Amino acid sequence: MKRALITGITGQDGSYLAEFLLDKGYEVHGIKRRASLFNTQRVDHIYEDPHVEHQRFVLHYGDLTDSSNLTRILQQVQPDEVYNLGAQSHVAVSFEAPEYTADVDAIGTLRLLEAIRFLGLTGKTRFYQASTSELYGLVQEIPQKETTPFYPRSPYAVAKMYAYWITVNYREAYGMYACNGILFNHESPRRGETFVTRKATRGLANIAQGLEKCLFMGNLDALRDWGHAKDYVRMQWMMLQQDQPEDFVIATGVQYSVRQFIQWSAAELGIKLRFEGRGVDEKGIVESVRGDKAPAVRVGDCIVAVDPRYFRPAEVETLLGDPTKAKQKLGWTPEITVQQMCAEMVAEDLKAAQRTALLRAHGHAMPVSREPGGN
Ligand code: NDP
Ligand code: GDR
Repeated sequence: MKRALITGITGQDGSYLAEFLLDKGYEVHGIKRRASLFNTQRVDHIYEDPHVEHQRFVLHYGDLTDSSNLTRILQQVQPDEVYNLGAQSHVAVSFEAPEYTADVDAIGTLRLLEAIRFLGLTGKTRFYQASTSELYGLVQEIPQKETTPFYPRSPYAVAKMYAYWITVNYREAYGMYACNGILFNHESPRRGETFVTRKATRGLANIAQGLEKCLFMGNLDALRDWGHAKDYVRMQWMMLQQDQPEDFVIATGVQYSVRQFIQWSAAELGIKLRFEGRGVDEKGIVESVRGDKAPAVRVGDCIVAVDPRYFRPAEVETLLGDPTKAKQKLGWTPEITVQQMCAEMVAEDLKAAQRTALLRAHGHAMPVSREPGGN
């Protein structure tokens, strides 16, 4: 039985990858941060009681900022494959916590690679690094492929650039089977609530159920190449099954705007949209108001308002991937379209909003969860 170790197992990709590997017959180990709440919602359905014999799903406490526990876990698990998905993965948050982001996303990757090397697992353990289309940032070529130069535009992307190159370096220096998946945005009903797609589907579902009045968004003109996380974790595994380690771009090859995604979500819910706010003209077109500190939005009865607080100090305006290499060498093609994914996300968020509305109707206090900045 093959053994895999996943960092970031409680995240979107970690949970889908764990399911995928369990289906393939793997023993799956995951590193989970200690938190004051359980924070295991995405993996509760595959959890196995540690008191049973032949447990195939095992969680370990650990953190990418702590070499001692990474080394101990690696020594104990002796994995055939390591998937490094753990990260402070929010681009906007990385501007607020740049040093922590670098520690986890850049040095965390080095800590894992070094632990594999120290323990003499270099010949046994294959390593997958969750690299990102954010590396392309201010794009130098359209569409972006494996050879396109990087130009990172956030502390997150700069940290991920270190992680990318240290992975290549360990491959070249020590002959490790280590590769980068340069993944473009991928989403699902398990996507974190503050990423743009989930923020839209959840916010609009709440509006549809009368739980909220308005969706406050940032740059509606940003263009992204969105796929489904299920398709992308399959590819993470495929990358580690080749004879030679190589880096691959994973994308759909099609891009849409944030505005378009919001419009699909609203259409799924039968909501007629109105865009409002500073920087939005009567057609809903956002002018360039970046850097404008005054969030002069008019709430009233509007549905989608542009609030400059969600603009980033440096924006990645457009990303479009070229997955030709992955298609040709690995035979990978995405199976779920962005429109199907949007419908699935809306349906799941609507169910959750309906549950909340029902509980409220029966007198239970059911506040809608929020993060700093209200996003
Ligand atoms: P999520 O934000 O959903 O999950 C991130 C995971 O990392 C969570 O399990 C989180 O734990 C964990 N984590 C955060 N900080 C630490 C730490 N200090 N030590 C250990 N674990 C930590 O991200 P996704 O699942 O969407 O993405 C997976 C990976 O792929 C990330 O590295 C991301 O940067 C990268 N990526 C994602 C893309 C996407 O579109 N989704 C595209 C390209 C790359 P907790 O639950 O405790 O917060
Ligand atoms: P991204 O994803 O930054 O591409 O990083 P996100 O969904 O956060 O933003 C995509 C685009 O939408 C614009 N946007 C908003 N974004 C958020 N979060 N909230 C808003 O209100 C909003 N309004 C407009 C953003 O400015 C941006 O242009 C994701 C993460 O998963 C990374 O970890 C990963 O590496 C990349 O995708 C590929």
